[in-house]
Amino acid sequence: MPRNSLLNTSLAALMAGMLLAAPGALAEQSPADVVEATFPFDKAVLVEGLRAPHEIRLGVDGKLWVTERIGKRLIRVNPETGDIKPAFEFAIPDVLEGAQTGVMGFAFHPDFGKGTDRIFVVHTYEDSERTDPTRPDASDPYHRLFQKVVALDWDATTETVTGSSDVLTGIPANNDHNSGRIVFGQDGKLYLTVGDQGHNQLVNYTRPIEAQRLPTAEELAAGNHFAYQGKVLRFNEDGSVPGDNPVLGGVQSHIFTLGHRNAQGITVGPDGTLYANEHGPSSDDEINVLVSGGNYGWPNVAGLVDDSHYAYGNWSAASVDPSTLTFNQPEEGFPAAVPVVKESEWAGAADMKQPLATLFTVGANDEINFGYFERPTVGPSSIQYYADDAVPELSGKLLSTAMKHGAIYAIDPAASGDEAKFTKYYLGQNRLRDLEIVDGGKTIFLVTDSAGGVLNAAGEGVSELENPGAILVYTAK
Ligand SMILES: [Ca+2]
Ligand SMILES: [Ca+2]
Repeated sequence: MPRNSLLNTSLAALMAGMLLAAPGALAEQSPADVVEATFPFDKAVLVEGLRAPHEIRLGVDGKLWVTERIGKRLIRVNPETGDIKPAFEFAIPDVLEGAQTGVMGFAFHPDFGKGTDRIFVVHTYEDSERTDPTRPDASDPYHRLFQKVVALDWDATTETVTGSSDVLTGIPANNDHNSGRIVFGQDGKLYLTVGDQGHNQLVNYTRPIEAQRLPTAEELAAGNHFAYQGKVLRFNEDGSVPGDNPVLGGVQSHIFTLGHRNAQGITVGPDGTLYANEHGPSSDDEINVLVSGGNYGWPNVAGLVDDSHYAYGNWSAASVDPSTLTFNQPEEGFPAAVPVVKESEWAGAADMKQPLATLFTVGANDEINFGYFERPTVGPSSIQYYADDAVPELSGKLLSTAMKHGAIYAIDPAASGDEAKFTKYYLGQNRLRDLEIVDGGKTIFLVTDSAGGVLNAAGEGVSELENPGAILVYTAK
């Protein structure tokens, strides 16, 4: 082969690689790209008044299994009558409605009903050995607060939990951004999202974000998992590190991906692809495709590397004691003492995994009201892949529930151009927390928050919820 051809071939391969590495055609979406539509389902209310229902899954026993975050229990609900039977009560510290702690995600063992009746549940707890180094005061209620994954042994005959064992402990927890969603991949491994703890903002603004920090071998040997914040973890059902987990910074750990803010949704597509959605700061919620060892950019980048509104100001690295400074949001500008690095100036920018799509990105010079209800973020709380044909307009789409917007946002992850725009289905004044698609796609169950703010039909922020703490049933028209 002549040298020129080889060079051209290499160049073509390089460019193809760049195209592959680049985000999808409409990865960066603005609020103006949204197509609004009527959800083609009829609504019914099955149950109301649950205490912050968090995860809903249909069991092989035909019951809806639901975790109640502040109710601190796992319940089984008859999908016809709404009759509730507690399955397990967790002995954990009292949790507050607004503090994002308590009983969160759960997953059935893939062989549940076929010989391995185990349920893997994520919840916060007080650790007797570990303490939070950012909260050294023993009287601090979060001094010993961590999250863990436990496995419950279910006896289908007596319909009781006969045993509970720790799978993975010492996972960081805080009053904010715990994430706490868990799924089994098609590879039989567990995947758990762990948030950035809400550090570097609001009441935690003096605490550093550690979403880019990797654990040392010494930390891991000592059972110190504090560097697991802002990560997605991958582990065996006994909590051990799979032999094919990525080696990051020379160390193999439970970490599968890094650089996450608050991934409250994770799901598996029909081909095994792992999708996750996560909250952006005040723009740029994200939908990501998770790949082993991937760095998703936070806190150096929100959404794409575009220097559009977001830049990383690190309060904990201020040239003065950060507690003497008054916190403000990134779009309000930072005090001179706080170092700010643009997205494009970050050394890792070229190698990070950019999102499949953002909800939503706004131009750097766009006039935006960054009030809680007006800012471009939607509050993504869970994600599921609609793999059925019952409702053709949803087929092959990812459905993201949105708390603040009271809506489901649907997008085809394989589409490009105009086909890749989000469809917004506004479902009313409910903060949607999780969904379960059953019956060949003819029925969708949703759980709603017990309290909080949401948009009404006129697009105004309100605190009155139509169906607080509910299980809602949506049946295809
Ligand atoms: Ca990201
Ligand atoms: Ca950005």
